[in-house]
Amino acid sequence: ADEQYLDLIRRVLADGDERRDRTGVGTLSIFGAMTRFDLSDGIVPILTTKRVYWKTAVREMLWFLTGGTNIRELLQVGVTIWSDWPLAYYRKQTGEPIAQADFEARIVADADFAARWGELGPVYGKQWRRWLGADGREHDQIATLVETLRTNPASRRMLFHAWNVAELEGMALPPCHMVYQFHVTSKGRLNCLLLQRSADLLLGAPFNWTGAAALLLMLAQQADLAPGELVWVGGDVHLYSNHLEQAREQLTRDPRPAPTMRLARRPDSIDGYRIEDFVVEGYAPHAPIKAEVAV
Ligand code: THF
Repeated sequence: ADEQYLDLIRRVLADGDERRDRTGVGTLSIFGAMTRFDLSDGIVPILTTKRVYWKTAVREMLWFLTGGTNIRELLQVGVTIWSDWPLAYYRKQTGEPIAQADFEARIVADADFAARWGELGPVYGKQWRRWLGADGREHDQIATLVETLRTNPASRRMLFHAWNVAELEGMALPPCHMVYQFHVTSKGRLNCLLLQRSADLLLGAPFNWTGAAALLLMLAQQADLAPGELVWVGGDVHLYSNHLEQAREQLTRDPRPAPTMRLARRPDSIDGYRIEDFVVEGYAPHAPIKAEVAV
């Protein structure tokens, strides 16, 4: 994974178009990229050229799968990567310059406060598990996917989508990792193609690759399939202008042997996974690389 990642960084640094973006930070951006990761031997795309907090990425994926859309459930398990958006909204609405840690502590301590200020709107979890149809019926895309993987694995319609056009306005952020499509080979291997419309190459992509790999392992296990390939397609793939130094630092590092991930237990359903079920072995990364997330 590291080679493909460093290649992408080199491409963005060399060919990236300098453009202003939504956040005002500015980016170097290329359009259209693909990476392919073979998961069949247990190896997963967790980068070694910096420490990736893979448990955080897996916890985020488990949170999506619960259908959750409030940062409280993330904060309760120590995950702070979604706090910036509700925090910015709170500060803007109230004019109160509250510190992030204080805001997070209040979200955890006070359920009413969390309901009012910790909600991200109908983001991933809502769309994956409870996509609201025009007739008022809710669609559980994940349950349908697992069922189809089990009963009709030759289907070309195995996917779930988060880009619910009618509900975009209510989301704190529209979905970046947008569609996950699945494919089962004649030998019973599960492939996944993730289409990410917008990729923060330094902070987001390594998390999204890790989360997608965990998802692929869970779905394969639930459908009695073996893990196959994870194909990632990025639309606008960018480095924020305040991440360039970090990106160059990472380019100087030599990739180490790739880690493996396996599931220690087979829960009864896709809803039964816990963080303790994920076993990562052989992970000896370089040091973390700190960077500010653009909000
Ligand atoms: N917005 C932007 N600008 N970039 C993103 O990657 C991103 N996401 C999610 C939603 N909006 C986004 C949030 N995901 C980190 C990682 C993933 C995030 C947000 C932030 C991050 O700061 N990672 C650090 C520290 C991790 C930690 O504290 O545990 C890192 O070093 O990896 C992409 O889906």
